[in-house]
Amino acid sequence: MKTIYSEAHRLHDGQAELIDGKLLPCFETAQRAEMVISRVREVRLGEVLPPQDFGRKTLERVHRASFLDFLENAWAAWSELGRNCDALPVIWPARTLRNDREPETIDGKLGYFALDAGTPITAGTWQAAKAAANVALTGQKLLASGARAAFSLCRPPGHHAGADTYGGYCFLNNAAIAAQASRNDGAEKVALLDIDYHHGNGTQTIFYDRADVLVCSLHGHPVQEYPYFLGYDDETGSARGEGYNRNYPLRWGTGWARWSEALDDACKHIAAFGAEVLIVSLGVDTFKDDPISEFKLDSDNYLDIGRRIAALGKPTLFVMEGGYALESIGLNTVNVLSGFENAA
Ligand code: OKP
Ligand code: ZN
Repeated sequence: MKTIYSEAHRLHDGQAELIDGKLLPCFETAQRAEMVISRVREVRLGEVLPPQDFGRKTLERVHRASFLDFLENAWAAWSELGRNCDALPVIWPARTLRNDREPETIDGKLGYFALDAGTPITAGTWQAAKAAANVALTGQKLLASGARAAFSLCRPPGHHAGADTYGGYCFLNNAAIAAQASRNDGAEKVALLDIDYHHGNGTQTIFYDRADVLVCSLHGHPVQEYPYFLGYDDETGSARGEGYNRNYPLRWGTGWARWSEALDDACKHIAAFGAEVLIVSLGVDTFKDDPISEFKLDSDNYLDIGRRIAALGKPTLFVMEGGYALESIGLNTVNVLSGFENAA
C-alpha cells in the first residue's frame, strides 16, 4: 500500500505540555513520524508520496471558518506580545461562563478554542496541521480512484479536534476531513473506526447528528482517562444520527482478549452498516509500553488488528493518530498495515 507523508510535520515542534502539574517535554514529537516513516521504508510497504494541496474550502466542510482563522493567526498574535515560548491557554469557558462570544485578544481566544493545556501552538503549527490534513485528503483521493488501501502518515494527529476546538495534540481533524471528502466524492456511507487509546471526541461530535458517517471508537474509559468528558457507551448519536455512534469504553489494564472482542463487535456494526469506505483512526498508544496509556496490547496483536480490519473487505484509509512509545511506534503501526495487506 502507498504511504502519504510530508516533512512539513516538523514545523510543529512543541516545547512543553502541562502534565501532572508540570510543564514537561511534549510526548507528541516529530521523532514519532520519523520512526514510522523509517519502518515503512524498512519493510518496503510501498511507494511514499507527498500530499497534494486541497485548499481551505475542503477544511471548511468540517471546521468553522473562525476557528481556521484563529489557527492561522494565533502564533502571530502571541509572538507580537513579545512571547517567544509556545502558546498555551490558561482559562476556559467552563460551566457558568459564556461560550458564545469569541474574545478579541489571544489569551481569550486560546481558552475559547482549546480543550486543554497540553497542546502548544508554535510558529509552524498551522503549516504542519494543514499539511497533515492534505496528507489525509491525498490518501482519500487514492481510494476514490480505486486503491484498496492507503496509509496517511499524519502528524500532528487529529481525532480530538472538533469543528471549532483543538486539543489532545490535535488541531485539524484529519480523519474527519477525509471522511467528509469521501462523502463529497460520492460515497453514500462512510465508516470511521477509531482504535487510538483515547476517545476521538472531535470525530464523534463532528458526525454526531448524521446517519451517513458511522463512528465507532474503542478507548480508555472516560471515568479514568483523557478526554474524561466524552466517550461513554450511552452516546449513541442524536437526531438522524441516532444509532450511528458507538463507543467501547474500556478500563485501565485492558489486554488483547477484551480489546479484540470490542474490535470484533465494532467490525460487525461496520459490516451491517454497509459502508462503502472505511477510515481507520490508527493510534498505537494501546501498546503495553506506551508512556501515557494503560492498555496492554503487544506488537504481534497489531498484525491481528490489520487482519481483522482487512476481513471487512472495504476500501480502507489508515490515518495516523497517537502512539508515544518511540522505540515501538514504527513496528506497531506498520504491523497493522502489513497484517492488513497479508490478509487482503
Ligand atoms: C492524543 B491522542 C495523560 C494526559 C493526557 C493528552 C493526551 C492526548 C492524546 N495523563 N494528555 O489521542 O493520542
Ligand atoms: Zn491517543
